[in-house]
Amino acid sequence: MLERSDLAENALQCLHDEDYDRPFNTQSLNADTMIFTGGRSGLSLGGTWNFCVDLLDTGLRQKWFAMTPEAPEDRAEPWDYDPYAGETVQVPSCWQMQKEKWYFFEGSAWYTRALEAGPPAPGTRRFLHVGAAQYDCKLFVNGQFIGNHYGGSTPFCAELTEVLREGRNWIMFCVNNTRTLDRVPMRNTDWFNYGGIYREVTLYETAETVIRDVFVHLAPGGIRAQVEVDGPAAEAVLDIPGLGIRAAIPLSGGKGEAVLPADPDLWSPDNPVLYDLSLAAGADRVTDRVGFRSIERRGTDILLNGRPVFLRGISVHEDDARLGKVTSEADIRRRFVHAKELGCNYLRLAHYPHHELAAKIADELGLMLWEEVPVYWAIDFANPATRRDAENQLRELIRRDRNRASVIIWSVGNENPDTDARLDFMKGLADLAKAEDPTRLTSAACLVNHAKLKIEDRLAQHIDVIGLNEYYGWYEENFEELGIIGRNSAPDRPVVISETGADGDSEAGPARGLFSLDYQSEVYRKQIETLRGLDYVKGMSPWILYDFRVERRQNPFQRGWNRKGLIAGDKQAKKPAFAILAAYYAELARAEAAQPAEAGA
Ligand code: GCB
Repeated sequence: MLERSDLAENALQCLHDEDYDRPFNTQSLNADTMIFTGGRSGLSLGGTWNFCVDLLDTGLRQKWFAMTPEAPEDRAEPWDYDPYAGETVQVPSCWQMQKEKWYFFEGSAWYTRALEAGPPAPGTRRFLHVGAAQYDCKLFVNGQFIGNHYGGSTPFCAELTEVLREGRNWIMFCVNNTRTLDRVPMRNTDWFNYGGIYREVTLYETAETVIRDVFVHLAPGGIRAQVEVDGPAAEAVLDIPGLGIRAAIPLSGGKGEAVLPADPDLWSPDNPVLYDLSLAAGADRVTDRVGFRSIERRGTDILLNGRPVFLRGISVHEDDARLGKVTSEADIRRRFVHAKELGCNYLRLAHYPHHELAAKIADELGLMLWEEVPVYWAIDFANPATRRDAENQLRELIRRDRNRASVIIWSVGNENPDTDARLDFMKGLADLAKAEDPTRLTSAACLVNHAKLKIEDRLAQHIDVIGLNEYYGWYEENFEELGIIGRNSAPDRPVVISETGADGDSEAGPARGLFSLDYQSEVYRKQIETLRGLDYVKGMSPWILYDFRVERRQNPFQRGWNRKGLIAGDKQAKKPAFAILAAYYAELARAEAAQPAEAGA
């Protein structure tokens, strides 16, 4: 029994200790340990990893990570798991989608693989980058605890320079997707709680000086560049050949910034122009492709490059019938092709940070994005640890995507109860978003006061755009009330309908009434008719492009899925409501095209 081995401190400790997680719950891999990855070529650690689910956290108690690879015949003591043998899974993946027996598993799971490393070249560093792991991820290398990351949808990095040895190394992750009250999101959500390392794992080798961050954006007088470098370097050299920029930015304490005169062709959905950029510091060099545009609010208008714009959008989850939360470039492109067929110029990437390729592809295709952190429904708003976690997730998202012209809105939450603690928490997040990135709008899906029938949410004063989720015709029966809310409200800033919709089951739905395709279409017709009269509504992202999997929907038409998609879960079969929204968006696009070009400029 490992309980009596050298690995555990004493026999009973690992059985009785309920504090076993504490030494590993450091959250030490966070926004501050990220490196800029654009243009780096890394070694993919995707592929087959040894795998074991661990419902009782036996591995942390018994320190499985400290076991060494040995033949069974040579092991001196009984063992409960051998990290070097047994079942395997693919990385990236969600374990639910790998074997049916893991479909509803929630808890810890162990991933182990070998990594053959060459001798470290003098003056080089190595960083392990994980695109995302749901939710709490602990990293061990060669038996040593390296660090821990919280948050299921943002990337993280761990420096392994001092840890990797020449020859065979062992990388181990313990990934835990248990829903708890203090996490972000907490226990109850309307999307499936997938688990595992579901985005790419990559090892990067860098020079001694590492570029941790570069942020470029339009500013009065040209382009402002802000850089952060770790290691010796007196300056960083920024090159944007398409703008004739080649500038040395002096660094002090690893940080530097400059405003460089430039007159870029502005990015927009009609003109998604991108410029190649490179940044060098010491022997390190990173690249990116960046668009420049402005996004502001003025009164109840949203202005893109100074012109009022209406956000013709659709919401989308990251979900796949076969792969779960694992996504690919092809999947993202299909999503955007469908959005363009709908006539969209905008998408809401709900309810958590999507794969980083999404915003890169949106940049290239000319789609505007709302990006969001999973501050969803009830959150332990009064808990400082929960707040730190949410803040870190927001910083990681912003640092990852703030060079993406497509991203116009950072959303700090969805349908949260209007309490003092929530106001303080979410106002804090909105302020943090502005501090990290003053160039974008903030939003959140806010609340309606159903007694007074008006938009009423104290958070609205602290964000730029009021997101509104309303389900008249579905959860709210009386459609008349939507018009009344519209007339009763006089927001001083733009409103976007961040959700509206109805379920329609395209496989086994009833002929009429709730869950029928006809009913879904009717809700769309009525919504469009009512909303088009509200002049402060400056966009919408109905719920949702595709049906998606969720545990809490189990009626005969749902069968474990939310069926509010305009397209079924196969991502092919369009429901009739698709054409209704497409016709409305085509009408809006025609009206926009007919506006004189100089309007608002
Ligand atoms: C909402 C939530 C979204 C749900 C949706 C629904 O208001 O924001 O996450 O999936 O309603 O279908 O009920």
